[in-house]
Amino acid sequence: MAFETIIVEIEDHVALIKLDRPDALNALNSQLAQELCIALEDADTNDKVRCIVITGSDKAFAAGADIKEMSEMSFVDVYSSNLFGALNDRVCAIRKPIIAAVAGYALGGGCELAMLCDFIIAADTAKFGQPEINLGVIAGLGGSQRLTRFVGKSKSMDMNLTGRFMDAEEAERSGLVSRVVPAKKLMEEAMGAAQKIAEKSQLSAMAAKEAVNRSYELPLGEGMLFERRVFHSMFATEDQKEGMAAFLEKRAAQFRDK
Ligand code: CO8
Repeated sequence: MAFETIIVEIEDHVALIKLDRPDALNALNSQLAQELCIALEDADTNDKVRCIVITGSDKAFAAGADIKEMSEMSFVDVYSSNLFGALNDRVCAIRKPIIAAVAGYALGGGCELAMLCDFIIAADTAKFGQPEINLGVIAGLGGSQRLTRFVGKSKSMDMNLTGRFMDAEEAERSGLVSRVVPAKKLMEEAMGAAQKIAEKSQLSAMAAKEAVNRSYELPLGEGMLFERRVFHSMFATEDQKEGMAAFLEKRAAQFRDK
């Protein structure tokens, strides 16, 4: 499918999805949300793809939901279309790992989209924020929920109530991002991480993603049980035999996703 608001490239088992609305700092309008979901679902079902990277431009990962598009909408419009509900649900349903490579602004829906990914690698130019309060609304795609789980109540309240931005160093210190690198190195680092994941058994990668995500939904005892049972189930795979044999034979594992 030809996309107008994103660019998709597949190379060495990694699907790179670049948000591409430069005139609006990659603001997420309904077309971009729809195209992004389709591209992610294509990547998820494409046997050549083993990891996904979402990125934006040097200036903006995404400066939020498209304010122009939203400004005239009524309650009935947003409620009946469940505005951005499908984006949340469809991104959450992707089983392959997704890395957000963030440079510049990741604000509002942009910060929320980054948090919807499995982890965030940030350039030292990244700025995260939930400035929806300045628009007379609140976060709508996880800014009050996921952000609070990442950075704790105090910082989340601060960001959601004052609308202030967090720089990359603070974001790493607070647990929002996993690594910060110089802007010039961002794509090399993100693609390198994606390549590392692509080398693993896809069964283990999907199971690890599933298990970590359950930790947000389950009490500890239930989460531990879920993890242990999934761990047990991996012993039914050829990749477990191969991975452990390769370690003992001091060679690289050849995983076959079986
Ligand atoms: N929507 C639409 N257009 C935007 C947006 C946006 N969110 N952000 C920037 N633009 C446009 C500007 O209007 C401008 O267009 P034009 O040149 O036609 O006037 C162009 O991008 C460049 O922007 P600026 O001139 O403002 O660039 P600056 O470098 O001066 O400032 C900022 C950059 C600080 C990022 C500034 O653009 C800004 O504050 N943007 C809005 C940030 C914001 O409030 N985001 C939250 C939006 S609401 C939201 O995300 C709700 C989420 C809930 C649902 C989630 C669904 C995904």
